This record gives sequence, C-alpha cells and structure tokens, in this order.
Amino acid sequence: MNRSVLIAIFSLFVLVMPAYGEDHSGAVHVVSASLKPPLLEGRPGVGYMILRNDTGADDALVAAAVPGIERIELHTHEHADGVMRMRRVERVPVPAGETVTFEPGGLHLMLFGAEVKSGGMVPLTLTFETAGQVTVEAEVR
Ligand SMILES: [Cu+2]
Repeated sequence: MNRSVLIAIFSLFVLVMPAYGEDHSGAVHVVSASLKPPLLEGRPGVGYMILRNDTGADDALVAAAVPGIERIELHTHEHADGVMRMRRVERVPVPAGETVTFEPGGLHLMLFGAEVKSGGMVPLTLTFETAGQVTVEAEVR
C-alpha cells in the first residue's frame, strides 16, 4: 500500500470517526410504531413498526421494552411444511441505509403480560447493538 492510499484511508477515518463519538440515539429512526393489546386476557399482544438505519453503519435490534408490559420478544414468521410459524429471534439486523418493516405475517414484537389500554400512547424503548436505546411514542390500538 503506498503512502497516498494510506493518507486517503486515514482521512476517511477522520471524517467518519466524529459521527461515532456523538449521541446517535436519533440515528436509527423508528416510525409508525403501534401496539395491539391481546384480544383475550392471558394471550400475547403484538407490535409493529418501521425501522430506518441512517447511521451509515450496520446495526441490529436486540430488545424492546414498554412500561406496563412484562416482556417483549422479537419474533418472525417462517414457512415450515406449508404452515406459517412464529419464531423468536435474538436480533433483527438493520443494515446501514436500509428499512426494516415489522408487519402482520412477518417480523413483529410479541407482547407478554401487556397491561396497556387501547387508545393511548406509550413509550417504546428499543435497544440497538450500536445505536443504543431509542425511545419513541407508540400508539396503542
Ligand atoms: Cu410472535
């Protein structure tokens, strides 16, 4: 590697690094977050949203929490033997520059012990591997 290439790479780091030192809590955008409490008591509810990663670095959603909801799991749907099944996942990759949609029949939040009432807004805190915690208002439908 010659000197000018090294300088070019170093300059890139200098340009990119300050962004990582800043608070990037707003860098992964969460829009249209909504929660549906269970229709039957004792059953889990579901949550949907759209994630947009504008940080320039790959990231992944690893946890979600809402006051009044005991536990939230990250779930996906997959086809197995002609049947759609839900499967829990530990992390949902959100690549740089991409949008990940949680929607019926696909990725969703599974809400256990959801003591939230329809018609209000609740704070939904999402934890990302790199961006850290992002809290948004989620509509309870
Ligand atoms: Cu589920």
